[in-house]
Amino acid sequence: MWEEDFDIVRVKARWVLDSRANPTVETEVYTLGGGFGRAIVPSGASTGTHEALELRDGGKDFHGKGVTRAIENVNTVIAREIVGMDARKQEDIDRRLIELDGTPNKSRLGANSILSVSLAVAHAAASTYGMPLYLYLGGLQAHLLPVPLMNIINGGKHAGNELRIQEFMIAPVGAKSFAEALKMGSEVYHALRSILRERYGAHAVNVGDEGGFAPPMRESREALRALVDAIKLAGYEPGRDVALALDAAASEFYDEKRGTYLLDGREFSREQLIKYYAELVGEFPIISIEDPLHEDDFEGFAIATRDLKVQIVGDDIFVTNPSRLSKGISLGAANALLLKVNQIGTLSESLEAARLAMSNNYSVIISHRSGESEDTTIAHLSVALNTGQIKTGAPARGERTSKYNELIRIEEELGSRAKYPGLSAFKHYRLSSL
Ligand code: 2PG
Ligand code: MG
Repeated sequence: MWEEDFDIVRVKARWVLDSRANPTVETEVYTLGGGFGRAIVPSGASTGTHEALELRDGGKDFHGKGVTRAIENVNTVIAREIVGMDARKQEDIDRRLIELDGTPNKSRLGANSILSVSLAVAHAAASTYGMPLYLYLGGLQAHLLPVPLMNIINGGKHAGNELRIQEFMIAPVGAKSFAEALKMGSEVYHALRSILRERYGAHAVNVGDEGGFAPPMRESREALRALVDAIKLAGYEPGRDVALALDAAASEFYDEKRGTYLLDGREFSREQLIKYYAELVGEFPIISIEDPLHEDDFEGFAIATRDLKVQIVGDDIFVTNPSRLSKGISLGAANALLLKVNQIGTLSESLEAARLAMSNNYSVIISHRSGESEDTTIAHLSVALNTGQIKTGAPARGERTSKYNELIRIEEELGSRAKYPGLSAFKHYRLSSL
C-alpha cells in the first residue's frame, strides 16, 4: 500500500430516495488505490431549530424537497476542493468543507451535501485499507456493542395518532449479546402487535415513520401499559430483561405563547411536567427520557436531570453541536447526548461532540433520523465510539433493520472481543428510583 493510494480521485453525488419517499443526497468517493466509499444522508421530521441546514430546492419538483442544488454543490465546488486530498485526513477535509461553506449552520452548501461527502470520505479511507468502518474509526479499542433503543410505539410527528410523546422505546438490558437483544426486541414487537390487534382492532397495527406501531391511543400511560404487557407476553420481565425509554420531543407539544406543555389532555407548567415524568418513572420501568422539555430550556433540563433519576437525553437542545453541548454541561442540563451526524454536518464535528460528552461523563447515544435509508454508517459509529447505546427505530422495516443487522455482523466479526453492556450502559440511571 502506498501513500498515494489514499488520494481522492473522484467525488460523485446523486439523489436517491429515503424511507419517506423524499429525495436525499448519496455521495461516492473513490481513491487512487481502488478504495470506494458511499454515504446516504438521513433527514428528520421533528427537527431542532438549531440544526445545521438541510438544503432543499423548493419549487414544484418533489414538493419542494428536491436536492439538485445540494448535489450540484458536491459535484462542482466540493469535488474540486477535495480531489487530490488524502482520504485519511478527515479533519483537514472537514475543515475545508466548513471553510468552503463559510456559514455557522452550513446554509450555503447545505449540511446534507457536506455530510454526504464527509461520511463517504471515511468509508473510502476504510475501504482503501480494506477495513470495516468501525475498525478504521475506532481501532482495536472498538469492542462495545450498543444496547438498541427500539421505538415500537410511534407518536408525535411520526404518526397519525393522538399520542403526543413521540417515541415509546424498549431497551433489552437483560440480553447477553446484541444478537440476543435484537431477538428479544423482535419477540416483544410481535407480542405488542397481537395485544394491539386485540385491544384496538386490525388498523391499530399500522406502523409509523420509524417502523413502530401507531395505534389510536390518546395517553402516554396507555402506550406504556401496552409495552409492559407485551414484554410479559413475550416471556420477559419488565425492567430486568427489557426496560423502557421515551423520547418526548417536547418542543412539538410546547405552546410558546402560553409557556406550557399540552400533553395527555392536560396543560402542564414546566414543573408540573417534570412531576408528571416522575410519576411515570415511578409506575413504569423507564430508564431514559429524551427531550423532556423544549429545546431552549437549559434550566428546565438541569432541574429534570437533578430530579428524575433516569438518563436525560439532549437531542433538539444540543443538536450535536459542541457549543450548545458545552453550555448544557456547564449548567448540568441532561446527562446524555443524542448524536445525529446530520444535525451538525461533518464527521469530525460529530466526533468532537462525542468526545466532549464522554469526557464530561455524559453518555452518548448514536441515533438515526425518522427519514432514513439503507446506509449503515451509524451502526459502525456506535461501535467505533463504544457508546453502548444506539437508537435506530423499531426492529422492522429495511431502513431500520439495516443498522441492526449490520451490528449483528459486527458482533460476529469481533467474536470473543465483543461486549454487550446491558444496563451498565445507562450509568445515569439510578436503581433507587424504582
Ligand atoms: C428524534 C428523531 C429520531 P427526527 O427526535 O430523536 O428518532 O426524530 O429524525 O424526526 O428528528
Ligand atoms: Mg429526539
